[in-house]
Amino acid sequence: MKLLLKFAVAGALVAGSTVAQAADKLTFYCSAQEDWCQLMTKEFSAATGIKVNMTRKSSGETFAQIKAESSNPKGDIWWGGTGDPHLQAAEEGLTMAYKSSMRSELQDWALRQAESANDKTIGIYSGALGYGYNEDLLKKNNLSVPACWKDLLKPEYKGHVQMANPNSSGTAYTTLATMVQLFGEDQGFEFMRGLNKNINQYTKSGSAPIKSAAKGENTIGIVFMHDAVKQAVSGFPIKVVAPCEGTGYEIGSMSIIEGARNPDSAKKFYDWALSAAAQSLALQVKAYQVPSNNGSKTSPSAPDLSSIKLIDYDFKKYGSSSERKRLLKKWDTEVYAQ
Ligand code: S7P
Repeated sequence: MKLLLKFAVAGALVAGSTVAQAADKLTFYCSAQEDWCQLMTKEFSAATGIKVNMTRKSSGETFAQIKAESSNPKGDIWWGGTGDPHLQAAEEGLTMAYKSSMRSELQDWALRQAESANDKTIGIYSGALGYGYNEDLLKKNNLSVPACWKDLLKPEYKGHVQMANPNSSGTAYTTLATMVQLFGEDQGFEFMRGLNKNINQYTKSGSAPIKSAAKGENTIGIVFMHDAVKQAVSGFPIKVVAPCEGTGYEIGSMSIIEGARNPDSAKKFYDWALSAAAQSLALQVKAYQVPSNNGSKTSPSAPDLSSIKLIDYDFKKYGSSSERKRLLKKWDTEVYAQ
């Protein structure tokens, strides 16, 4: 009897310590820039004492990982990255619904993102697509200054343009979906095929093309405008272009992974990441997206979305599983394979 009791007490202690440990950990999948991911990890740990294990991957890559792990989920929270793959994850049941008490502090577009996914994702920032170029390289190569999307098709830019692969990168998928919405599907793919002739490399990460332009290894990078601004304010000879025809934009998002091993930690991160204080951290790493919390600090260097000609991006359609799969397959066969 005494022995049984001893085992029962030991069992309760083990069970208790397992619960305590689980509540103190978080496996964090991050799809923003590495420096921002590191900062969020450090500050959340400092604020809560929760031990965070962070992995940074591009948006499309993280989506693929969460899908591959769905029978045995390893991640708890997915923060950052373009909204389209977050919406696809919601539709495919890979993320779980959560209504944060922080919602009253958020911009309407952040809440609309949540509504369209039955609360399985939420908007954390927004930013417009565009491109940036290295002014010195442009001059050195006697190239004209581009101002529109269609300028990028000029033969003079052959080998001078870089973008990411839309399968791995949310930025590049936003580019593809933007061209389809801006020019219509046939003309949009015609544009992508024309652009393909001038592309020197399809990178894995969306911001890589402007980082290589900043280093003088590439001339023009198709990226989110805030990623180009970051290089410009860091002292590199980068000029930022809001294309004349108009452009698409992202609603960077956050989702809790279905079957998360540490759901309480994930909810704590979620609430914290929606706070003005957490979102204001972005400025420390020159992340100039528009934050979703109305009280967050912003920078005068940030692109002013109200002055940019934005298309009415159809997030529901282009974030749907069938449309994203269809467009990526079509890009693989009709553009990349060429
Ligand atoms: O943090 C900058 C940013 O451009 O990175 C995210 C991006 O999707 C991650 O890179 P990939 O294009 O490689 O997926 C954007 O959400 C964000 O604005």
